[in-house]
Amino acid sequence: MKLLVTGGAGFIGSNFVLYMLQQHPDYEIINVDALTYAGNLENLKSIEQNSKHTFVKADICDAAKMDELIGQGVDVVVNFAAESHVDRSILEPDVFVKTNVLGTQVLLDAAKKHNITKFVQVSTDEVYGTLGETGLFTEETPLTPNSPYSASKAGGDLLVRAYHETFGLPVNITRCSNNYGPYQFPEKLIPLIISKALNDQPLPIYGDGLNIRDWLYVEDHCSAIDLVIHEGVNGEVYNIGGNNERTNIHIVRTILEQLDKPESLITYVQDRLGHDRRYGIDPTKITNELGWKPKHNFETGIRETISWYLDNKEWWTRIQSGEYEQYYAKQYGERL
Ligand code: NAD
Ligand code: TDX
Repeated sequence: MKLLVTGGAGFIGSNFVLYMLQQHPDYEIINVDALTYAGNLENLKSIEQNSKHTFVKADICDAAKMDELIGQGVDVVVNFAAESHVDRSILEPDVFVKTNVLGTQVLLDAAKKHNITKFVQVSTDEVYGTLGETGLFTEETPLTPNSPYSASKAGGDLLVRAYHETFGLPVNITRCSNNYGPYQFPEKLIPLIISKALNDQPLPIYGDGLNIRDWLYVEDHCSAIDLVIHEGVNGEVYNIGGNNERTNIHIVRTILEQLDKPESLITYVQDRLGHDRRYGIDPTKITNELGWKPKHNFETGIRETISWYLDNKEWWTRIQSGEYEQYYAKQYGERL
């Protein structure tokens, strides 16, 4: 099987590429990533010599390039490439619309032209908006995105759905809850808090710290997508989540405790605009219909993740100092 994975130098995409090469050593992966600020080839260092993996620096909005790459006998497209940070989308929404909406449509066109056998759109629970104190998101929950980020992801999802209805393209949309684990860019809550706490810096908590997110270890997200590629019924949406709802302040206190850092670092700051109060995924469909089960519980997953950031301090300090960009130049020279 030949896969085109987009956004494979980012957090989840790189974990997915590593996971797939381990699970399916005979599969070929073309990894397309524009290497925005969030793309980091260091995440893929361990597979630099793997002949089944080819990295291509390209933008998913580049129609000619996507046509050329998907035309190379690609069977499956998995679209991770996105602008992914809610706070950035509040400051600068235009690039979110470009990549998350237009980029998805460009990929869909190329996929349609070359008769791929599966197009998986990696989406998010944020397209469902926010929950009150009770209830969970199911696949039938109406899309009511509240941020420019989630609105752009919902736009991409609707195009994927439309290409299935109009052209019969074999698609699936997955909507996962918040991921955590190795290689997550240190702008997102968990790696941000770990890195700041280790540097004894103030930890910014938006609002009252009682917003709730539903956390899933990244490898469990990868195993769900692997399953959807192989078993997903065309045209269907699958929610992915492990029933691990936690308040933000609970996450921060857990990290401080493990790092043996004082709670005095906690600093309440102005709330995020349009801040969704609570996310919670109902994973019944993927569990019952495809037999998916997460392997990691939150307590062990967060412990392993904190250890990973402790063991890989160089990885995130290089990002914070901008040095990781020099790595590209050194490693790949003029080619990238
Ligand atoms: P990320 O920001 O870490 O990675 C995104 C990757 O996409 C980067 O490598 C970046 O260089 C690349 N990219 C951005 N624009 C591109 C373009 N125009 N062309 C090609 N590549 C481009 O994001 P992530 O957290 O790994 O998220 C991956 C996907 O999963 C996204 O689609 C996101 O919406 C979705 N998702 C994320 C989470 C989460 O908790 N992080 C949860 C559910 C769904
Ligand atoms: O400094 C912070 N302080 C804070 O209180 C940051 C960065 C975040 N927060 C809060 C906001 C959220 O309630 O923590 C929570 C998690 O924030 P993020 O890590 O920015 O994630 P979130 O906004 O929930 O979105 C994430 O999950 C769904 C990913 O970034 C998305 O790409 C994914 O779709």
